[in-house]
Amino acid sequence: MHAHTSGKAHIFRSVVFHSLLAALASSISASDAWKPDASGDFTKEPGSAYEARMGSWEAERFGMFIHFGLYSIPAGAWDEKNIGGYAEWIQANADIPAKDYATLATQFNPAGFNAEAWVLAAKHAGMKYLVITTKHHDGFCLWPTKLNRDWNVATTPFKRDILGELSAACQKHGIRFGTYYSITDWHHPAQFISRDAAGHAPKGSYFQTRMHDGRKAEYVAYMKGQIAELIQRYDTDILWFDGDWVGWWTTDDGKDLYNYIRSIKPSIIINNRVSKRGSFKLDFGTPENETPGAALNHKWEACWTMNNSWGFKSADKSWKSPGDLIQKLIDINSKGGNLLLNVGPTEEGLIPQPSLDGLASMGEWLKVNGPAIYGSTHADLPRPAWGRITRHGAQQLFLHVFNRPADGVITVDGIQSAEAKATLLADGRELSVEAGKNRLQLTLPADAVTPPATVIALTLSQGWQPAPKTGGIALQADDKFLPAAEARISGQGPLKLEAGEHLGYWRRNGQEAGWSFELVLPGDYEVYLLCAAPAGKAGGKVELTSRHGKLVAQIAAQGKDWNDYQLVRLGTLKFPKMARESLAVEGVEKTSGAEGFMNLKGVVLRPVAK
Ligand code: FHN
Repeated sequence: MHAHTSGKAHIFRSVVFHSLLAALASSISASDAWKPDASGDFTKEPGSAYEARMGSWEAERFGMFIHFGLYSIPAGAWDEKNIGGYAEWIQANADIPAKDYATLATQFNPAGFNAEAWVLAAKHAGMKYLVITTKHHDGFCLWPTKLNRDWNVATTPFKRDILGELSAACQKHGIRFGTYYSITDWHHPAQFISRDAAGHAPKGSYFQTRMHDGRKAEYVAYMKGQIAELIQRYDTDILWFDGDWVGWWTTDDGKDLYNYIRSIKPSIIINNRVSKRGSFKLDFGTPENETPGAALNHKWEACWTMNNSWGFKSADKSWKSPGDLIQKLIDINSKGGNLLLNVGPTEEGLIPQPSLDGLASMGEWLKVNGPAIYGSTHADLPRPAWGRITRHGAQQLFLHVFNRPADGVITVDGIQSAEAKATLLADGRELSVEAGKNRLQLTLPADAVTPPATVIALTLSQGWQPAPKTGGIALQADDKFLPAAEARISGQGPLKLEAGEHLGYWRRNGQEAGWSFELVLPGDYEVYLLCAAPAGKAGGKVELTSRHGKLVAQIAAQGKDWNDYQLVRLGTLKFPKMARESLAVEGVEKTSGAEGFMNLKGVVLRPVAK
């Protein structure tokens, strides 16, 4: 019988324990960090060393992304016209001649820049780290680099070392300092933008910069020199690469750069865009303005804008609400990810007020509910219809209720626990818990609801069994899995999500399930349905449609019952580029006499081996 402690104290003790674990992990000095053998290959780091090195970053769960640079001056408009797309892409989207874009460097003077104000905005929002664009695709450097004499902050009216002031403020306020660095560089002379006979840049030529023959080594040396400055001068803890998509940058180039960086600072954290984001997963994956539909089998951080532009865009007023932002943080953490939330300071160096307002609301919510976020991770339970679940360790769950069911009954499937204690984080009120077969239930009083997420700490006397994510079918590391829980159901009929992990009652022709997702790795994909269709009970003609083609299949007897899942191959689709994609599966014509088409756990997109 465990000693009875008050609800809050019990939770506090558990969260403190895990926070201490994370702090211990972060106390691993560079000298303790794992070092490779003579091969110098840091990607061979053993899992235990990797976990120890990544632990504190993972426990921090929430960071600030800052997009600031010359592009903050035009703020998405050029020659008095609003330019479509991201503000930091204005040079490309308006195809601004380099000499005209360079005039921005003579105007750059963010008189309102106050590093401490940025850092405190992050800290008061509950953010534990920040990542700033030290050099975006335009190649302009926010620090007095020695690697170029004419394209950095020292050559502007502002002159001050923005990175130096920001890293010092981070140090002072206990915020982890991180740095973004773009591999593609529209300014460096080794690279060029393809142009037509008239000198115009055809669509995509800024996206796919070209490397002059024989000058790649020169540019890689330039990058390595600048990265050494970011590490040795500013002690950056995170190197957040971008622009990895260019054709002249290879997986091996990325691995070489990864090893170079870790050889300088063994404890540093490097994102997967150091190489090719679709195939390289160290140290963490980086979905962008998209949250994976389920937990991933590698560490990851989703980066999101607060409106629709990374750099400040004066015309973009489409700010996400504080409630959306808080639920996004919870959703991401519940799938084992970190959230890197972006601010785009103005040309004066000020974070826009709507961003400050959203951050302040998140900070207020986290003051009360932080124990359910920091150190949290995926609970490996069916995702409930009422919200999300995070966990600390084996027996501390947090229920984040977005939508209180009409009857107030909160059901947690997949739990077998003789004893459980439920406590509202907001006021410590205890709620009674009933244990059912493989589930727990409690009633949330209407007056206890605190939008946008009411958090209940659920402490179990014993562990629980993981939910059948893919029905025992092992997926491959690079499979793109579109889970049932993320499907949008349409059409008239009883089709619905069951137990948070499969679509059932697929009984009527014409109903469909659709997914929207970020396709990171362009190429050919085998397309499969992960479905159960017992002989004599299920089957029918289904169609999978995407903008890249339609696949038709006749689902026949698959497996012995409604829980016997198989991968059914529909065919192949080609996804030409990294983009947001969508696809839908429609039950076109059910087999005569069948109860339903199938039970569907999800769609699997498997890259065709090259
Ligand atoms: O092209 C950039 C974009 O400007 C922005 O920096 C985002 C944020 O990570 N990354 C690239 C788009 O994937």
